[in-house]
Amino acid sequence: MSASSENSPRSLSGDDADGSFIRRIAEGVAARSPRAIGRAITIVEEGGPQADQLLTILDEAAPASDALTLGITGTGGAGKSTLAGRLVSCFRSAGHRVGLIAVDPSSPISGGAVLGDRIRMMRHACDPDVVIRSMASRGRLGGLSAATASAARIMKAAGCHPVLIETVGVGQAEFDIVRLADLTMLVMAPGLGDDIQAMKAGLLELTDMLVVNKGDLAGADILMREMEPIAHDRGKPLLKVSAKDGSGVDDLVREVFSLFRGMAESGRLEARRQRSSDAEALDWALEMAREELSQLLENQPDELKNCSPKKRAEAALFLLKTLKATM
Ligand SMILES: Nc1nc2c(ncn2[C@@H]2O[C@H](COP(=O)(O)OP(=O)(O)O)[C@@H](O)[C@H]2O)c(=O)[nH]1
Ligand SMILES: [Mg+2]
Repeated sequence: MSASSENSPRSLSGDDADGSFIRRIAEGVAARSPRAIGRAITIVEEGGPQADQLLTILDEAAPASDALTLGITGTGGAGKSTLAGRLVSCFRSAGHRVGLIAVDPSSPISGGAVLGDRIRMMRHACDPDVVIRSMASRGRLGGLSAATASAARIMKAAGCHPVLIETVGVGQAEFDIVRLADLTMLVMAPGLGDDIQAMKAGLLELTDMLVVNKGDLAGADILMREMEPIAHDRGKPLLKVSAKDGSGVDDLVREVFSLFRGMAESGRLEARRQRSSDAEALDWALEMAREELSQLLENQPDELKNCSPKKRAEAALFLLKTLKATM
């Protein structure tokens, strides 16, 4: 693949009538070229027909992937990034090629948190078998979760197993991203006090394993004791680790793979992936409908514009259905 064509902005602005540029990017992804992987993720972030084309080629080349996507969620400061770094090292020692997506719904692409995380991951930066990408929210079609799902798909096509997705905060974006992972851990730490809030917000129910980080701190055992009955009642594994000194992380990795195997063997993995695909499709459908409906609402005749918002919505929806039926 020629570097000049990969980098050419012109190729991305519709100057790819025969689709050869996108095909070369897809080949580069399969050949694990870091440059092609980076370019591919940018294309899916930007959305549009080239993104669709790329994802279609990748799906055709390597349909269902057995690779694990592992979500890492929890309050800011719990040590998710530090733990992700440790996990990457563990997976690498075991011979895995690893992808890591750091999602920050709140900050722009060059924002502090993401930048900090990137610096923390620097020790993996020279390893060709670690693929790292930060994602920030920008107004994009399909939303952050769709872009993240597509980035994970690209990393899998580039031979990453597992793909780690680290998220920040407990907002809606968090739930969407947790939903697209095969397996998610909720990371907690003593002294933050926000963990209860994360649990109340429902992350406890949505995640598959509970991790008390900062096991090297005195408060960790107290937090473990608080969490034990909660984990027991829900049948979820509870582990204590220290991302700082690495203790417990090997056990955590073993638990992750054991849970993943169990899910695959019992059929729960397939069911979950189907649910996640349904939810992603719904996101897309809503996004597309929103665009069409907002145009219809804008162009409503004046006499309708004076009606109640609900009536206007019904009229727009009716018009949309009628238009589709006659197409
Ligand atoms: N004592 C201790 N500090 C930790 C541990 N893991 C992370 N930290 C520190 O906690 C702070 C937040 O870590 P970070 O990984 O950025 O958390 P994130 O916001 O959840 O990604 C940093 O200062 C880390 O050095 C740990 O296991 N023990
Ligand atoms: Mg972080």
